[in-house]
Amino acid sequence: MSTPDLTFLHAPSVYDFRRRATLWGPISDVVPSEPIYDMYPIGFAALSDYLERHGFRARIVNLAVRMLRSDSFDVERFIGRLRSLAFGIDLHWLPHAQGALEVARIVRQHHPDTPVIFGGFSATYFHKELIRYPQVDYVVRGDSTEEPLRQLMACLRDGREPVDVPNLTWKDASGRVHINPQSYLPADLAHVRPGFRQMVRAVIRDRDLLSYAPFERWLNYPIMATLTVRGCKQNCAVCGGCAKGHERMSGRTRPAFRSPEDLAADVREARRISRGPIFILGELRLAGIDYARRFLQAVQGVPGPFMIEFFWPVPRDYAEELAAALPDFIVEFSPDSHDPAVRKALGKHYSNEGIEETVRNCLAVGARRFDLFFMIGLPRQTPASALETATFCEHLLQAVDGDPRLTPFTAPLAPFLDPASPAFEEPDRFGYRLHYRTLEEHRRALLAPTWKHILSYETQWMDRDTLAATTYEAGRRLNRLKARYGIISLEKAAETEERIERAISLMDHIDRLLATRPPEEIEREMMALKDQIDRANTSTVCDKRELDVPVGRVPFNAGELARLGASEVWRMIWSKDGR
Ligand code: B12
Ligand code: SF4
Repeated sequence: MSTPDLTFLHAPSVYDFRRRATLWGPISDVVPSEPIYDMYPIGFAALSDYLERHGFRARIVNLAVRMLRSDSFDVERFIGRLRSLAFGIDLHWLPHAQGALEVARIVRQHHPDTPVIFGGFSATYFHKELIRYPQVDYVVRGDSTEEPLRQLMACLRDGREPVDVPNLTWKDASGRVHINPQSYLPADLAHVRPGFRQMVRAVIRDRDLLSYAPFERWLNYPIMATLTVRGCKQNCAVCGGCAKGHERMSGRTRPAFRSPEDLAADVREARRISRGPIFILGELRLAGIDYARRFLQAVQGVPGPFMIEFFWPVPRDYAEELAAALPDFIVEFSPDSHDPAVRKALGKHYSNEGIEETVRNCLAVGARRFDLFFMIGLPRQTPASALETATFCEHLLQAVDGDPRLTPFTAPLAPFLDPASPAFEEPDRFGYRLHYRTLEEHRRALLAPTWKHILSYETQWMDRDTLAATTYEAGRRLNRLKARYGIISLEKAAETEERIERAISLMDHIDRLLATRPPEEIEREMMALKDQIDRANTSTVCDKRELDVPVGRVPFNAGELARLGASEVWRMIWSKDGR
């Protein structure tokens, strides 16, 4: 196996989570990851594909998955044995602040002369602070780093200083920091490919399926994701990826869209690999209804299931167009609050009638499921408002004759308020009180014993204790509602209820420890609770499998994979360098 030029490493959010006890609570209940956020950025595949197309060899190692899969997986030894011209570590999501920096430290310790490159939204936002850590050499900034990274790799290979590489923050040999201009900002995504085929090739070439798994459960549940856009046109107050957030981070004033035809081709390619759901990330109407229609035209004939997102309500005719092109579709819609005043403060300007119409329209045209997401910790949101969400959901269920395809979820805005979001930048205006602002403060916060203590904010309407208590209670109410309407089985509801109770009592217990014991004892006491805590950690206020779609016993398209694999083996045999 030849040495990779760049090895991407994805860290768990907290490096030594296997040796620590943290009550993570419901922070990752509604995403595929475990609470240590084992999913790597979708961009890893696109970056690898881009580098490989330009003559570099890239490898991906999902350390978080390897650690989750085996308690005996020795990260330090594994890293010590890796050989690579450079290492690339994602700090896309801020909850990886501790893990990513710790993995970088280990890389530095074992490979003192090998460059360490960071990238991702949080790395971009905090680039000036991040570059000052001794284990960080380069930060590639922005939402589109394919070309700047290629240029940096070329410099590293040729031993040149990257003085002209756009979007790069870097240290020279004397340790002096340079901030190159943010001049690379592609207006569209024509240069990017999702990299699915490249991933299959790389798995075969590196004989290492587990390291490439996008998240731990993926091998059993191979959900695929295709991206319509980088950037957004909306400005939700708590979203770091909103229009203003992108402008702040990358200077992006307009979203970069994948062309509808390329997007359809990505969807087709995803379907060749997996029988699981294909999540089409981003609102198809964001670039205009013509964009959506062109996509729906181009994607005809690809079998589902599909997951599609709406950023605002859907009229009946659009629902019909969707159903015709994407039979077997599941809707992901996030009004975040049922309370119009809260939604308005958040920056989502549509009515409850609009939500109800959307649900009716999509169910009427045959949506397989309608997932409705609510959030706790929003501007103007009181505990009473957060708890009333269950009542609103009951009203909606009644409006559709108790149709169990309508599946509501609630989760806290946690663990951190997104940097670059309007609320992070102007907390007073939105009624937030921030506990942490810098990268280092967030990194340290991740070592706190519970999600309540990790939480980076309080609001004018809810302090940390209230936020946690309200989250558990809102989860309990929604869980009971789902059981009553047959959305989940009584057995599943009882399990969730039990997990909520266990989480509440553990939180109380830990609060008492913190109030009464000296710091050195707390860690020991927490470790004594580790088994209990770990059991209460995954799926607290709902069972994350409620979001799954059955994929059958063989979730991959074995025939297609075999064909891809065979052609790849041939390619390697005939290529001179075995790439
Ligand atoms: C799609 C999406 C998701 C998908 C992720 C799919 C995936 N695997 O990437 C899902 C729904 C699973 C998700 C989950 C979460 N998300 Co999200 N998500 C988004 C969204 C809507 C779009 C992101 C996007 O456009 N990505 C595409 C591009 C921009 O990124 P990329 O291709 O992966 O990476 C590029 C660059 O970032 C960079 N890069 C990334 N890593 C690296 C590494 C190196 C070495 C280099 C050089 C470059 C580099 O180069 C890449 C290609 O150019 C944004 C909001 C928005 N509109 O931006 C929020 C957003 C990114 N998510 C956010 C958050 C908080 C989360 C969660 C933590 C929420 C939670 N509490 O559960 C989880 C974490 C998931 C995990 N790791 O397990 C915040 C992040 C704020 C922050 N700075 O921390 C955002 C900004 C807004 C939000 N609140 O939703 N998310
Ligand atoms: S939360 Fe709002 S601003 Fe962020 S990506 Fe979604 S629609 Fe855009």
